[in-house]
Amino acid sequence: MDNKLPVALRGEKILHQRAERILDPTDPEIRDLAKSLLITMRATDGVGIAAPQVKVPVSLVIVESRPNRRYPDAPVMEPIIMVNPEITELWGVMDSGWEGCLSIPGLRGYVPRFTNARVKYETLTGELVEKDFEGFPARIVQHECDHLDGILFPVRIEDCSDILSEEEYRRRILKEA
Ligand code: K3U
Ligand code: ZN
Repeated sequence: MDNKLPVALRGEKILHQRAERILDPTDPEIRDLAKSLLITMRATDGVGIAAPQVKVPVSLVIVESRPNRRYPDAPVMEPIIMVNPEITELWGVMDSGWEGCLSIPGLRGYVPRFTNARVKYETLTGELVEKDFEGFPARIVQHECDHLDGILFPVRIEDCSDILSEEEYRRRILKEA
């Protein structure tokens, strides 16, 4: 598995159920899956991806922050591959920000999330890591860990008017013509 993989779309069962724990993070099949996830994420210009989004129901995500029009101050972060990630603490303040999702094309949502998150995960070499994230990377981590619990961003939105079509998002929020 080292190609771009087909992406599951909202409504497909796999996106609405919990992912399975990976028993051996050093298994070559997991390394190959991580490689394909990275290829798929980059091919779709995403900043994160979770294995259930490519129809594999296991607990594996990638997070890769970079500055962009909505989050110009976002840090440049090398991709972090997380096996069996668990958010152990959320703190700071609740802050709403615009999110998209590869599995919900054409939709954007203004999603409230904590500004800070601590995540415990394993690496592909089996090392146990605990790492703190702040701002946009913390938002991506929460979005990706939600995927492992079968949660998609619209569930987090309190007001329906905080969901826009991609077209309206570009007009209203990015101020494109
Ligand atoms: O919304 C997207 C985006 C891309 C670059 C900069 C800013 C936003 C593309 S969708 C995306 O990257 C999701 C990927 C998903 F669905 F597979 F997890 C991750 C994400 C985007 C924005 C906020 C939080 C998470
Ligand atoms: Zn998503």
